Amino acid sequence: MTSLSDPSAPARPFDVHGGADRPRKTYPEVAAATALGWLRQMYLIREFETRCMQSYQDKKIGGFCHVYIGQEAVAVGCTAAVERSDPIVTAYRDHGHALARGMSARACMAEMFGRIGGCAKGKGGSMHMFDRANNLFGGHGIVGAQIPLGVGLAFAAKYEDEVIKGGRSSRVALAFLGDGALNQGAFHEAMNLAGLLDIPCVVICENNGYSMGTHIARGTTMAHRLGVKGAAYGIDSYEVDGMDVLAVYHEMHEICETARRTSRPAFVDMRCYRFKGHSMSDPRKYRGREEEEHWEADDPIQKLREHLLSRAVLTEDAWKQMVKDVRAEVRDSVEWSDASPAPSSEELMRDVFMERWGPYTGSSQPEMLGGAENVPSFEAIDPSKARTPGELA
Ligand SMILES: Cc1ncc(C[n+]2csc(CCOP(=O)(O)OP(=O)(O)O)c2C)c(N)n1
Ligand SMILES: [Mg+2]
Repeated sequence: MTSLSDPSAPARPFDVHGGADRPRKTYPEVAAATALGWLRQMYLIREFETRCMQSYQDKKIGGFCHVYIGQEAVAVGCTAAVERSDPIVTAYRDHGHALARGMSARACMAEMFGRIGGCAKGKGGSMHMFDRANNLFGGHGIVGAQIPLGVGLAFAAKYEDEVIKGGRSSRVALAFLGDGALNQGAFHEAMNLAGLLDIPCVVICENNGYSMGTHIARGTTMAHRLGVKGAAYGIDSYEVDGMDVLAVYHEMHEICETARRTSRPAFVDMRCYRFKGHSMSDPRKYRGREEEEHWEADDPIQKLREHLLSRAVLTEDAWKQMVKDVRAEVRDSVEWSDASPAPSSEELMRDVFMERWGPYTGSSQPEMLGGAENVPSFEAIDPSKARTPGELA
C-alpha cells in the first residue's frame, strides 16, 4: 500500500528551488491584449515597490514594509483567473495583490505614506491594503490569521447566494498565505472546516521557500510535497509554477472553475521566490548569492517580456513606452501621496472600534451582504427557502 506520507513514495525533491532550469510545461497562448495587460500589471507592481524601497530609505514610509518583488506572476495570474466579485484575502506582503486587483497606485502609495488619501485613510499602512470595491479584504499582519477569514468570505458568499437569495452560488474566495503560515493552527482549523462543510475557498500557499530567515525544509514537515496537507483534510491539492504567469493563470483558472462547479475547497502549493529580503531590515545572510541569481534568471517579468517579443506581440518600442508610462504613473502616485495630508486626530479614532453590528458609517461597513441597509433581519428570511447544508452540496 502506498501512503501519501510515505517518504519513499516518488516525489519531486524540494530543492528550494528549481529555478530557471527546472522542467516546464507549455501552456496555451492568451489574447495579445491580455498578455500585454499582465506584463504591464507585473511591471507596475515591480516599479511601485522599487519606489517604495526608495521612499522607505527616505523615511517617507515607516513601520513594516515587505516587498513582493519576484512573486508578481502569482497575484497577477491568480486575479486574472477569477472574477472581480470573488473575494480575496492575503497576508502582509500585499501590495501586489492590491494593485493586481485594481487598486490605484495613488491609493496604495498614500496608504504606504500613512496619508488620508490611502485606501485605509493612512491608518493601516503597508500591511493593510483593503479595497472593498474590488473585493480585497486585506492585508493582514498576523501570520495565518487571514486564512479563516478567507474561508469565512467563501462561506458568506455561498450563504448569501444560496440561503438568503435561494439560488446556486458560483463564487469562490481566494485565501493567500505564505509557507510559514502552514504551521499555524489557524491554517489547519480553516482547512478542516472548509473540507468538512464544502466551502469553496481556494487556499494558495505562496511558497517562496522561506519564512523570514528560515528555510522551509527546516521549519515545515513534508516540504517537498505540501499537497499532503490538503489531502489530510480531503481537499484536492495542486502544485503550480508561480514564476510563470501563463502557468499561474491556466492552472488557477481550472482549479477555481472546479471549486465553483463543485463548491469544494482546493489547496495550491504555489512555487515562487522573493528576490528581496523578508522586510526592509533583512540583510539576507541566510542564503547565498548563487541561489538568488539562479532565481533571478527566472524573473517572471523578463520571461513574459521576452516571450512576447519573440512572438512579435510586443516590440522594443512598445516596451519602452510601457516602461515610460508605468514610471510616470508611479511618480504621480508619489507626488500625490506627498501632497495628501496625514489623517487628522479626530480621524484617527474613526472606524477603529465597532460598538455593535448594524448601520454605522465608515470604511468597515459590512457591505459583504450588499450594504448594511440591505441585510435582511433573521425574521425576514423565508424559512421555506432556507436549505440544509446537505441540499446545498
Ligand atoms: C502569529 C505571528 N507569529 C509571528 C509573526 C512574525 N512574522 C512575521 S512574517 C513571518 C514569516 C512568515 O513567512 P511566510 O508565511 O513564509 O511569508 P513570506 O514572508 O515568505 O511571504 C513571521 C514569523 C507574526 N507576524 N504573526
Ligand atoms: Mg515564505
